[in-house]
Amino acid sequence: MPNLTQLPAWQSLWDHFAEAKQRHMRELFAEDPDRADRYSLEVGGLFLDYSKNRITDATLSGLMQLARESGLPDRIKAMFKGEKINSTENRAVLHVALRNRTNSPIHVDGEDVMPKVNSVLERMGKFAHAVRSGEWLGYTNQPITDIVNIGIGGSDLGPLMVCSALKPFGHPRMNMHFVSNVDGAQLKETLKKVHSETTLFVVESKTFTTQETLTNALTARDWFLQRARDEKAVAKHFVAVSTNQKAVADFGIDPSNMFEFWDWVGGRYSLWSAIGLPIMLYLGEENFTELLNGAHIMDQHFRNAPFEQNMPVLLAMIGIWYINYYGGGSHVIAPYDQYLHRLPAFIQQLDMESNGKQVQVDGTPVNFETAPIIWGETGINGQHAFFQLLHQGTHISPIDLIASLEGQGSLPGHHEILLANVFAQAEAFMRGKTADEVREELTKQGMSGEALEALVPHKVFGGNRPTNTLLMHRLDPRNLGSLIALYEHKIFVQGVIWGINSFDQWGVELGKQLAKTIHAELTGKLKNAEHDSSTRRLIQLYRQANK
Ligand code: G6Q
Repeated sequence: MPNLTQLPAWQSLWDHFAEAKQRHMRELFAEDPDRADRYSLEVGGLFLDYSKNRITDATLSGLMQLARESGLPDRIKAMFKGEKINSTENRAVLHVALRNRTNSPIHVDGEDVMPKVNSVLERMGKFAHAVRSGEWLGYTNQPITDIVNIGIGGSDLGPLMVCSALKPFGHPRMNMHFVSNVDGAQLKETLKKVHSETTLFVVESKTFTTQETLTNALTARDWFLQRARDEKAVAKHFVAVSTNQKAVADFGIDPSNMFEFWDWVGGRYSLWSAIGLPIMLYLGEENFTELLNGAHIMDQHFRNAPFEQNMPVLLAMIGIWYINYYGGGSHVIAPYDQYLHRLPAFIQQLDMESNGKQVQVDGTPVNFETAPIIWGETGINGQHAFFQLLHQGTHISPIDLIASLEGQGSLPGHHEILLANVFAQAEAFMRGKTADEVREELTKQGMSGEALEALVPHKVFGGNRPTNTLLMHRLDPRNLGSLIALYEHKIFVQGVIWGINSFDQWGVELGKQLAKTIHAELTGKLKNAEHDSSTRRLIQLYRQANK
């Protein structure tokens, strides 16, 4: 495996950086009237303007060289071919197979996975049709009106984000609810809103061993049985999505009500699999297929486009430029679209769980930064809150501004205001405001002398702050599919550059183990396990409060 810091391109980029970091984007725009045309591209229904980055042609060619020297072309091939690139779990990484719309064979352990993928999709389609059409009836012969998804992490965030994003495409009879927190408050409040006769619970867990999900599912089942008073009714109201058939059966859900997926689908990459069942129930089979089609467009583009015109590669390598050269340890996701309000949380998991790693694939510690801290909020709300730091704080934090051009269904006059803000923010981050411009502005307002000069430094904006503007023609299933796949591949590329395994998550597994002993202590099943004094004291406090 190549050692990143020893690669020739890594070194030459450092030489280039010494000069490049002095440049202001204002100058770069002034020097090149075609900059916006040259530094933008369109894939399917997505348009990316990456011109407002601190890059030049030399930066880009250095970064692309780094991608090649890091072995990216081979790694892309390996993923699409189904090689076991998740080495610590000895698994292939094949979310791309789930949306492989050409059906070309993809082999894992000598078996083409496409027939299984298609057969689960078909079962999901039939089931979704039955529920949506009202053919599937609850135990009192009423159609389903409410879907409660029970899952956490990868078995929650993807379906939740997509169902929120595509609400205008949702079935008018169907209300979607997502329960992930083991804090009983979430399930309790959800159950207040639904009726046992018309609710379908979808229990989603890849492993079917996750404590939060199983606890919520058991409580939901008890609640249901208290009302239905018939074990047989459970089959009409509980379905499971998992890779673990035995655990599903042990839990009491009939395996004929289980939708399968496979260990080569990572949790945070699983919305395209049966984990997408709530999405299909809400949006219908056709729209779910469109979501897959959109992702497939991005997959094909990622696999085939030259790096210089490859959207995921460009976003990833520009990200590397800031993370590893500028030392910008955070990255903001700012959707200017209320329907995309869960996108920052979704990308946060996707990126931070994939690339929040400190050793390379061969186990050697990295000697450079890896995943940035991903955070964000709807852009327009962010503007009235944390954007202050982004404009005038001391951190460099690149921002992805995401919006759709068509304001379908927006109230008259609203979409223009929204988009005006996107474009204005991108411009302001790039240009900033010089002291002379501030002086001129204040003079026009009638200020002068000492009072004016005292205010100038506070009103100066350095600018030169990077943004990517990502525009969808419209927010629809196809374009959303492309957008999600874009981020998946961007994250994959960065993982390859850093030489890490983007597809395991030992930090998450740790969380799953840690609470077990303490839970036994809190419930009185175990006494005096060994702990530090702080943990012992916290356990005592709980015991006193809950005698
Ligand atoms: C995702 C992570 C994690 C996982 C949850 C739920 O990539 O591994 O977020 O999805 O911990 O796990 P289960 O689906 O097994 O319940």
